[in-house]
Amino acid sequence: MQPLVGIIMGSKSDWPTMEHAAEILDKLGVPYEVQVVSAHRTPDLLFDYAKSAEGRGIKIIIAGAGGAAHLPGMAASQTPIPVLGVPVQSKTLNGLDSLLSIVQMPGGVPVGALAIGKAGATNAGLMAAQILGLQDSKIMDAVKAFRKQQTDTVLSNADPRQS
Ligand code: RP5
Repeated sequence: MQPLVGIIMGSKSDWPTMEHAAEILDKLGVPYEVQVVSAHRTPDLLFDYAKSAEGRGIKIIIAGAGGAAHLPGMAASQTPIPVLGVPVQSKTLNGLDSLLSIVQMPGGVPVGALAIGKAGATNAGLMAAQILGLQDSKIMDAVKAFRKQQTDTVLSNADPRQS
């Protein structure tokens, strides 16, 4: 199936975080591709990837990186398709460095910055599905079903003392 979402990350070490974006896209039936693309270690590959994404049928890029996290911003500079940025939790500064690197884009080149770590990766996948769902009723139905199930799970486990 033609991938609609491109999940990229600065390092293999980001995968334990970014796999949560892939997991939710799997759940919602959204086709995606996954690749390590580093802003600092493979800058030419980053430019090639971002420049070619739209032409290859990718609709949204989810980019995760940690530390001096330039990947989402640089990807956004090379493509008109939306880029969602996931700050990976760094060991030294707990991901605050990643968050600030991603969220503080200059006006004119937006990156949709999500939360640090697993929640951000999950929500990036969900948000990508919600954006795609505007044009694809099957994906939107899957998003609605996911939300209903999430709500039902909370309502049926309302007593915090029970596991
Ligand atoms: C960033 O540097 C990556 O996104 C990763 O979060 C961080 C550390 O990378 P490794 O040294 O683990 O490859 O570019």
